[in-house]
Amino acid sequence: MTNFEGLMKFKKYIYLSILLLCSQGWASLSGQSVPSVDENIPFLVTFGKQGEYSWGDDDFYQVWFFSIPRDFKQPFYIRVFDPDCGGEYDEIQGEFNTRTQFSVYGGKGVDPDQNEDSKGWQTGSNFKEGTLLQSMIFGGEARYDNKYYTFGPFNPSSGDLNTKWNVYMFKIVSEGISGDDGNLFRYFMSRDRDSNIPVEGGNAFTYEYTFRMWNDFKSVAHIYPYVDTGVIWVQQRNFDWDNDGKILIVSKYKRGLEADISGEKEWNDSRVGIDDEEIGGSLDFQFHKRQGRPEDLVKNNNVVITIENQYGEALPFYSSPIGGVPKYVPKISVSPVPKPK
Ligand SMILES: [Ca+2]
Ligand SMILES: [Ca+2]
Ligand SMILES: [Ca+2]
Repeated sequence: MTNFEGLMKFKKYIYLSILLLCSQGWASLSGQSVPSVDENIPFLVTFGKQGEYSWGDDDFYQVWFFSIPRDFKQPFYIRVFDPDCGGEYDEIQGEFNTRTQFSVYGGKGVDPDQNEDSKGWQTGSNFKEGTLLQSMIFGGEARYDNKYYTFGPFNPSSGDLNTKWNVYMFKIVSEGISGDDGNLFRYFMSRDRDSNIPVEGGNAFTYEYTFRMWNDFKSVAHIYPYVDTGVIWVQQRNFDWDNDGKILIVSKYKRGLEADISGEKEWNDSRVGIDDEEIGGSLDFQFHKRQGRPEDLVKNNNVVITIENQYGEALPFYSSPIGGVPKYVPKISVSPVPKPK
């Protein structure tokens, strides 16, 4: 190979590497992996309804929304990773005997902006409003263990139209219909049946997040509630945090306010004021584990969190934070400009 050929090969390699990096960056920013890379959360979790509250699920179901831009016309899919409860990842209690139902809804009644019940965060709410498009019950089938199951194809216009965001809304409900084990799983909204290809401009969000923390001291989990116009203060509520370290609230204007935390099988809450500059962006709720000796690690910690505004309306947590990941920026003091004499 001549030097010139070598240089061209090297250039091609660099070009391909940049292309690959960009496409990966796009995938992680697109927000259709639930949980997302930014959140650093390994799994969602839903327990069978015969489970104990002390294992970290307050209601044995979880509701997630997917939004599709109005001008996106192709069919799409919702993929569930490890939908079974058994084998890899899942949390066993005695023996695996849990059945989990996953149901996808579209049509009128889904849009949480028009229907508070649809959010599914308050116990007793009719979170199944909308038209059932597809449903499937999973037990411990090995063929779904450590694999994806794909719902769809769905036609975007079979969602519930939201004219404020100019999107069609869909939701997926996971319900632990029997048993007492913890089903751990993830979602991905995809343009492809067999692989994860994000829908451009799509997003995913929930109003009550039930998730698993990593089993180590160093990993910090994040969730990103979106603060819309008119919010003056928010109230966070967390369940079964097991006094596992700190929950910190960070934004451009908050360096790390400590939220009140819960112990075993209990809720705790606290309020925090919102600055005008925080409207129209996301806050960063950070979950820092309690540090200590290896034997002090709180293992398999499942936790629930909701955030509501001063009107008692739940705020959405976007798996890809709107306005990007908020970073604290100390306010720069500006010297007064002397008046001309
Ligand atoms: Ca499994
Ligand atoms: Ca599972
Ligand atoms: Ca817990």
